[in-house]
Amino acid sequence: MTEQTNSIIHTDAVVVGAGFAGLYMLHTLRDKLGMKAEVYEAADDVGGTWYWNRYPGARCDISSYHYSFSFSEDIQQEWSWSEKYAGQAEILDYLRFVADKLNLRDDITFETRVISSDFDEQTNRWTIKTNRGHTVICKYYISGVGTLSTAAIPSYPGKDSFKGDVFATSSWPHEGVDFTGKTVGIIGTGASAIQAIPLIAEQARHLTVFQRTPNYATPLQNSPMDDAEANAIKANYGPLRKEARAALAGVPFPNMRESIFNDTPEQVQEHLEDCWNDGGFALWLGSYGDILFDEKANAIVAEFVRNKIRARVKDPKTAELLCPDYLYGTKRQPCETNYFETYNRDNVSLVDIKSNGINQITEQGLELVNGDSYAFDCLIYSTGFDAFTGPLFKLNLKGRNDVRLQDYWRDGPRTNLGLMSNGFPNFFMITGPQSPSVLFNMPLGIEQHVEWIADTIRYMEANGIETIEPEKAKEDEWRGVVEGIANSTLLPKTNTWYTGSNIPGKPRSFMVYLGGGAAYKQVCDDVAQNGYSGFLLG
Ligand code: N01
Repeated sequence: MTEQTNSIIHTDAVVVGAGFAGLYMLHTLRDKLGMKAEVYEAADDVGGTWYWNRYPGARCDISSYHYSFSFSEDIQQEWSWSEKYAGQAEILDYLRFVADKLNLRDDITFETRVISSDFDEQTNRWTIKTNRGHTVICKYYISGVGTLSTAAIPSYPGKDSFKGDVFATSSWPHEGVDFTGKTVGIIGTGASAIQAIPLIAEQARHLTVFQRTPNYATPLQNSPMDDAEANAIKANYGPLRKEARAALAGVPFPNMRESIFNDTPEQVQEHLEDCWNDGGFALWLGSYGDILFDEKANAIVAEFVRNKIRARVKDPKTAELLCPDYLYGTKRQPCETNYFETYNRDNVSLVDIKSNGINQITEQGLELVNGDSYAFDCLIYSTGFDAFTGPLFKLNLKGRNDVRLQDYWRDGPRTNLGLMSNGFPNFFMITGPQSPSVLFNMPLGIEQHVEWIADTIRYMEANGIETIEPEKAKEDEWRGVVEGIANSTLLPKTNTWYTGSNIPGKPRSFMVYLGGGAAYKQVCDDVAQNGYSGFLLG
């Protein structure tokens, strides 16, 4: 149990967030390391991203048996997934099951936000304060706040004047929303909106989609899982996880071919068609090895997807508006179910806001730059996130010499391995910027980070080490590694939230390590085996 004196709580470790990351971190600290730990969570339940993103159609685009914890054979065997790609409610139920099974709730304080985090150089301890008056002092401070948990809602003129109901896909009402008989406007056509739009269109009287950039969405090809399939997976989890960890993005794509130019045009079309039918990320991450490196290879897949869109959308003008022209796969590829057919409905219209942007939000709806105005009962923002750094900055971290993380990262994140930052000793970031994070299977990436952090803490405790933080020079080196790998691909050529360019004024830097989970793990393990080379131990 954590000690409490004069309403100040003293504990070994504080973890922020009770999603995949926070839950496994708590279990590891408490049940494997025997430490005292406190978890603070803003929501009234576990689940993290799967607690908040409850919009219609919210679903994971990685198959359920890959997008799940691998650390417990009991959990793997006891839990059964009902669909190949699990919906939000089922993933949330899974995380509740994990929390209950491991008895984690007792050490989680819900409905509580961290509001400040200060490092004391005299005592080498963090003092953490919450919006509910807690003051906690700890040696180890671990963020499990996630990468996509701070919504980015554009600050249009007149934003608060709209008289109808306003929703955001990133924090959907728990009781759901009934759009029957309503007119609805939705801004944004990213992965979230592409999942939500077909279902909202089925309910609403009229849906107007405001699109700035169309996307290369490909079919998810979801299906129910029967007992025979589930049992076969359960009997095979060992090899399945091994294969996933070895795969670049943490999900195996066994049909990947090396280069699109090794095949004849007919073979290419046939293979792309097979990947399209396999569904999920098969076309993006599992078709040809050169499509994210070579513009000519990329163009072939881009045109393949555009032709699919043209074949599915009846009105040629609408079809062309839905055809992207940026480099295929340089934005996160959304997965869809009936998305393009939705535009064949009489009650759905698509408005291009690239050439004619939103000028202001009005009492009835919104107005575009050319003066066109639209009225509706409900307005939905599906406009993305201040990714990676947004949630970390909300912790209001002050490290050595009272330096704020926001100031230290003025020109973009400075980390070693995406795990720690100089001047912020003993502060660990699970799936932090410059780690594989969003471009690796999240639960497996989280497990690797949690286990590395736990080993580091074990090492520190065994060797009487009070503090660990990266050398400053290593941070420059690591940024060079991350950006060097990214620049060898086509991804940085497009403005995306991977580079921070979706947020006005955010410094541009590529924030994901693209070398693959296995290579990344090797680097992390080598650092540890070499006595934490590149880190300062105090
Ligand atoms: O957000 P987005 P999202 N005016 O940033 C538009 C994960 N996810 O919530 O492209 C007008 O992709 C913006 O337009 P543009 C997944 O990693 C996972 O959809 O910037 N429009 C875009 O269309 C995903 O990548 C699952 O031109 C504006 C949209 O809003 C990530 O979440 C499922 C605008 C934002 O799209 C984010 O997806 C769903 C403005 N001022 C999501 N600002 C899983 O399967 C932004 N837009 C696990």
